[in-house]
Parts: sequence; structure tokens; C-alpha cells
Amino acid sequence: MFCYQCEQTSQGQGCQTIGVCGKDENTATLQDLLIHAVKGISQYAHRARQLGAADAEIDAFTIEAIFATLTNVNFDADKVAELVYKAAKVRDAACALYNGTAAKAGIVAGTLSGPAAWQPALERDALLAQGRGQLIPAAFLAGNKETKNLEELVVYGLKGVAAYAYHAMAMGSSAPASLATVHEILASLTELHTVEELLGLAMKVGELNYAVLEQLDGAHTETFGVPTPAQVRLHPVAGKAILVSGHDLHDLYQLLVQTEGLGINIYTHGEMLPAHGYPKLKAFKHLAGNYGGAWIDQADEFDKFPGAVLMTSNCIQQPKLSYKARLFTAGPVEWPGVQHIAGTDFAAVIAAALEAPGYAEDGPDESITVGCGHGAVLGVAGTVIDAVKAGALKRFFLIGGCDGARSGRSYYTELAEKVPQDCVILTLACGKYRFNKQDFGTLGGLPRLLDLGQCNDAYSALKIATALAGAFDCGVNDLPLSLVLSWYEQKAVAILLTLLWLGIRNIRIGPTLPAFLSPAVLEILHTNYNLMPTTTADADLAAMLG
Ligand code: FSO
Ligand code: SF4
Repeated sequence: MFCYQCEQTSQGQGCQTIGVCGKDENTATLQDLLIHAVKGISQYAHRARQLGAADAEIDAFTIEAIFATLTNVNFDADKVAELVYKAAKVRDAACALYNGTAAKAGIVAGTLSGPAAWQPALERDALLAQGRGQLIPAAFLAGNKETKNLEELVVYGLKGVAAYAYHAMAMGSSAPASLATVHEILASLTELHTVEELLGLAMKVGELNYAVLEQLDGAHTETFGVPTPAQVRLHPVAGKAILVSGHDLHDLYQLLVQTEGLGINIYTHGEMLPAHGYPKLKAFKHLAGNYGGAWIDQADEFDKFPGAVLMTSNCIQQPKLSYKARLFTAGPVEWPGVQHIAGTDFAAVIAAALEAPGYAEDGPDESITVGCGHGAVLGVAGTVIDAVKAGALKRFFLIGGCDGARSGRSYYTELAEKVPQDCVILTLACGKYRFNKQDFGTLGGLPRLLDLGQCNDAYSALKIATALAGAFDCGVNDLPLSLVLSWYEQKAVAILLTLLWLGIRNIRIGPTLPAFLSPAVLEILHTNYNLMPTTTADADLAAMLG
């Protein structure tokens, strides 16, 4: 195997025997083959779309299959192999759609090669051999290292887009325009490109991601209401319990409906914390509070949780035996031996929660504030703008992104703690657990720490930044705003590409730079966008304030 798609990649060189994330060689190899197979689907789906034909099942499968290859999503080699075989069938359906549409239009459909013509081997060993042929080192050997790194950047950005699109589609959104671009970019990756062309494709991914994030934001707020500031209890209350982790608010809603009146309390974990800000979710009295921190702490936290645990999306870690039988996965997430819920019937989760002891007594009554998305922040835009104009609010710091296990991530805690009192911190995604339970006080009546939500809510940060730029009649780069991002997996890659597509400069990124960005590409990003690595909290803070 060879995998260097996430920040924790082994020694910054790529995982080659087993993933630091726990992904084994067979799963990694089959995921590479799945991406190859999906490119074949897109070759036909893109051409069909050019003739005006699309198929919702082909699109949905494309998104589901790509999502399965993200870090910390699907660790089950058998399930990934099933997706590979299904991909070949879906590719054939896309081929039939293209050929049929072309015939009706009186056009001669061309014969496609590459992934479009690939056939899966019947035996597992032969299938794995096919997968090894798609491994990244094999791709490097067959081509130019610089362009292969950039192809991977585009693929990883698309993986992030697929995650967001999956959640939007789970909320009932259809995304025809976005899906057309996904197929177009994937189909394009079956051809050779120059460095400039691939950088153009990367920007296209950034643009696509903006549209998908906007759609996801719309789907969430139309369904559950506009998030408003809410106090979230940090400690349990007595009673049976279910813990919900991951990002899928639709799954959480279904579980809340199915547990109403059963005497089971529902707790959010990790990226589910922002759920408490949505009016239609917080209306459920048994949405009792938040438990634990970011995904990296789940093994100890799930171990101690006296109820059932539902992982609705990334990030899952190898489960301990102590809680494996009361852990459930849903949607794209799978772990061998862990019970998977195929749809949204959570009866098995509820039964496990009723069987578990639950909490015997209430914990301390301590809470934090969430729900400061673009609706809430822009609702007090006048106050914010007046505070900036009066010099009372000097600068905004967006300190956000994913958490990870590397020690260098204490940088983000230190940075947040050292941000001057006359500045406001905007945060989002799971990296915030490094500081979100601290009291940062208020500034002119506003909390100094504004939690915008999940990484899936990155649109909120963009919307706030562009609205402030509009109010001050300047560009986003001219605002008193500093962006310091922590990256871990491919959704962060998609967000970074969106920021670059928007022309946002001076972003700091850490704790380490992506291994798939070669020195030459980093130089281009530094020159064009002044993208830079984080250094120390003191030095970076001095530079940002200077
Ligand atoms: Fe974190 Fe995981 Fe939300 Fe990521 S839980 S690391 S960027 O999947 O998605 O922030
Ligand atoms: Fe390694 Fe990350 Fe790939 Fe897992 S996803 S195998 S940790 S690079």
C-alpha cells in the first residue's frame, strides 16, 4: 500500500504497510481501485451529461463510493470490494445512458479507454493485484512526479467535496450542477495534464466545493432552522444514553424522533456538537448535552460512556473490545465486526442503549455556547461593525479545522489563549475541542469565542468574511482577519482549495504541510497566495498583529 492523503501519514512519507489510521493494506489497495473505477463511471456520466442526460442513482453512488475512501471512514476490505464490483455495474449503467442518449441524438458514441474499459477481476487476489496497479507509487513510475502529486491534490479535494455532497444529499438535496462538475473533473483526470492545467482543476474543485457547502448550509437551515446561540450542557444527566458522533445531522434527527418518549437521553460527540444550535434539533428535550471531545479521544470516551454509540460519518478509530458490541456505524462508515445500520432504522442502537446501564446520577451543571453560525453573527453585524470602527474590536482570528493526534497541535490552544482581549476568535470543526471549553469572556457584549459549527459549516465563515468585506467596502484580504487552519483529512483539502479559489491570501496551515504538495507546488502557492506553514504561536501572533 501507499497512502499519503492525510496529515498523520507515516513520518510524512506515506503509510506503506499499515495506515497510522489503522487502514490495512487490502483496504487501502481496494480504495485506490475504487477511485480508479469511479473515474470510469465519470468518463461516461460526464459525456452523457454533455448530451443532457443524468441519472440520480449513478450520481449518488459516485458520491457514496468516493466518501468511502476518505481517512477514517471505511476500514472494511470486504465492503470496499463490494463497492468496487458495484462501481463496475454503475459504470456499465453510465455507459448505457451515454450510448442510448447519443443514439437518440444521432451521434456516434466513441469507445472510451482507461477506467471506462476496466473490468474487475473475479478473485480477491487478482482484484488486489489490479488495485496495486493503481497505487500512487505505480502512478508515479508511469509519469511525472510533479503532475501526479497535483492529480492527487485534485482527487483529495474531490473526496472532501464528496463528503459534503453526501451530507447534502442525505438532507434531500439533489445536486445536478455540482455532480456534473464532479464527473467532469474525474473524467478529466483520466487524461494527462500540465502543472498549470492541474492547478486550474484544483481551483475548479475549490469553486465546486463552495457551491456544495452553500447547498449543504441551505439544506441544514431549511430543514432544522437557522442556528442560534444555545447553551449546551457538558455533563450527563441520570438515565439511559446514546452518544452520536460524526457529522450527519439527518441521522441525528431520525434518532431523536425514534427515541422520543423512551426515556433515553441523546448526547452529541465530536462534530455533532453544533446540532444543539438548530431550533428543530434543540427542541427535542432528550437532546441532553455534549459528551467528550474530538474524534481522537473516542477510544477512552466511548469506553467510559455507559450507553450505545452511533458513528454517523468520519472519524472512526479502531474500537476497543470494551465497547465494540454497543458501537454502531451508519452511512459511509464501516469497521469490520461493528454492526452497520444500512438506513435510518436505529432500533438496534436503541435496544443496545436500553440494555446498557446508563448514567446513575446527574453530573455538574456546566455549559458552553454554540450556534454562532452566519445567521447569528450577521444578525448582530451592526454591533460588530461599530465595534471595529470604534477600535474596540481590533482583529478576528479564524482558528479552525480538524484535530489530529500529533503533539504540535497544542499550538492551536496556545494561539487561542494568547489572542489579545480586544480580538474575537471564530472557530469551527473538531480542532476547536483544544480550547472551546475555556472561558474567553466577552467583547462589547459579544462572546469572544464564536463557534461557527462543524467543518461542514465552513460556508458560515466564508459568508461572514464576505459580508464584513462588503460592509467595510474592501476585499476579504483587507479585513482585520487572520486565518490559521489545522488540517487533518481531505475535507480540509477541499476547504483550503475553496479559500484559494476565493483569492484569500496569508492563510497559515499546520501542524505540518501536506505530503502530497511538492516543494515546487508549495512555492507556487506561497508566491500566489502567501500560504504559509504555522511556526510558533508567539511568532505567528506577532506577525498577524503586526
Ligand atoms: Fe474532524 Fe474528522 Fe469535521 Fe474531519 S471529525 S477531522 S475535517 O473528519 O470532518 O472536523
Ligand atoms: Fe496513512 Fe492517512 Fe492514508 Fe490512513 S489515510 S493510510 S493514516 S495517509
